[in-house]
Formats: sequence, structure tokens, C-alpha cells
Amino acid sequence: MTTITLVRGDITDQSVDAIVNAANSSLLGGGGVDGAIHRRGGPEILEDCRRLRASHYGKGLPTGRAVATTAGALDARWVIHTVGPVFAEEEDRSELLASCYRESLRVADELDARTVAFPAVSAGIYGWPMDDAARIAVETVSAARTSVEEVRFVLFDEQAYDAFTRQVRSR
Ligand code: AR6
Repeated sequence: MTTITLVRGDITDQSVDAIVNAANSSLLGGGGVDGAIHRRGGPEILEDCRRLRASHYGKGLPTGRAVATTAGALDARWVIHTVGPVFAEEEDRSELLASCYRESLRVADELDARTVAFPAVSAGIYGWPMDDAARIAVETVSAARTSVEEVRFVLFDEQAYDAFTRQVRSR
């Protein structure tokens, strides 16, 4: 059984086995949670990302996939980078967003990670409406077959925290 916990705060403050990053396919960093993770985790994370690009992801990590690197100076063993879809009115990309959670948990299982912190993937710069992002996140994690014992959603602001709380309560 995986326990879902909700925390309001900064994901880079978390002490867990793996911290999930809402990255982009370049794996070379960006703004939002990605920027915060690289700033706080230090240059080792970017070095690992560069190595992964060179060895496997020259064309970029595809949307919906996930890959692990060191967590550098963060209080975690790994950062799992996943690439969320950009929200689009004209196309339903929910399955790609669900895939981010499933793939991140699959990578976590490969690493034997037992505690995993997730941000609200795609719900910032990528524009996904928070309520729907929260629904997909909670539904997908609840349905996942994984050995991860705790999935901790770390929500940066009250709106995100409230959206995730409603989803967890309605289950
Ligand atoms: N801890 C927890 N949540 C955070 C933090 C933090 N330190 N900082 C922001 N959030 P975003 P995306 C929240 O934009 O939408 C980057 O440039 C934020 O409030 O980080 O998947 C990447 O390189 C929001 O609720 O990720 C990509 O290019 C959620 O995390 C692009 O942004 C996700 O917001 C990815 O966009």
C-alpha cells in the first residue's frame, strides 16, 4: 500500500529517497521547480543530466518519461526528472501527464526508493489547470502498482495544496 501525504512547501526542503523534478526534455534546467532543484542541489545534478543526454537522450527525454540522476546536495538520494506535457485546450494530453507519475514511480521502484516527493507536474509554466492536474496526479498514484511506501505531494502554494486536498478527500 502506498500512502499519499500532502505537504505545503518547497520540494527542495524535503528529506526523501527521491525528489521528482518537473523538467523539460532538454534536461538542462529551467525555471519553476526545475530551477529550484538545480540551484539547491548544485552542479552535480546538471553534470549527470548532461551525461544522460550524451549517452541516451540526444534528442531529448520524451514527454511522459522519467530518468534518475544524483540528488547532489539535496537531502535525497536521487532526483527523478520527468517531462510533463504542456497544457493544450485543443488536445487531451492527460495520458501523458499520468505517464509522468507512472514512469517516475517505475524508476523509483528500480532504485528501490521508498519515499518519493512529487511537485504538481505541468501545473506551473506548462499551464495545466490545477484541479485537473491534482486529479490526474492523485488518481494515477492511487492506481499505481509500486513498492514506494510514501508518495508525498509537495505543493508550493495554497491553491495547489487545496486542490490536492480536495482530490485526496474525495477518494
Ligand atoms: N517546490 C514545490 N513546488 C514548486 C516549487 C518548489 N520549489 N517551485 C515551483 N513549484 P513548474 P511545469 C510548483 O513551472 O509546469 C521549467 O522551466 C509550481 O508552483 O515548475 O511542469 C522546466 O524546465 C507549480 O505548481 O513546472 C520546464 O521547462 C508546480 O511546481 C517547465 O518549467 C509545477 O510548476 C515545466 O513546467
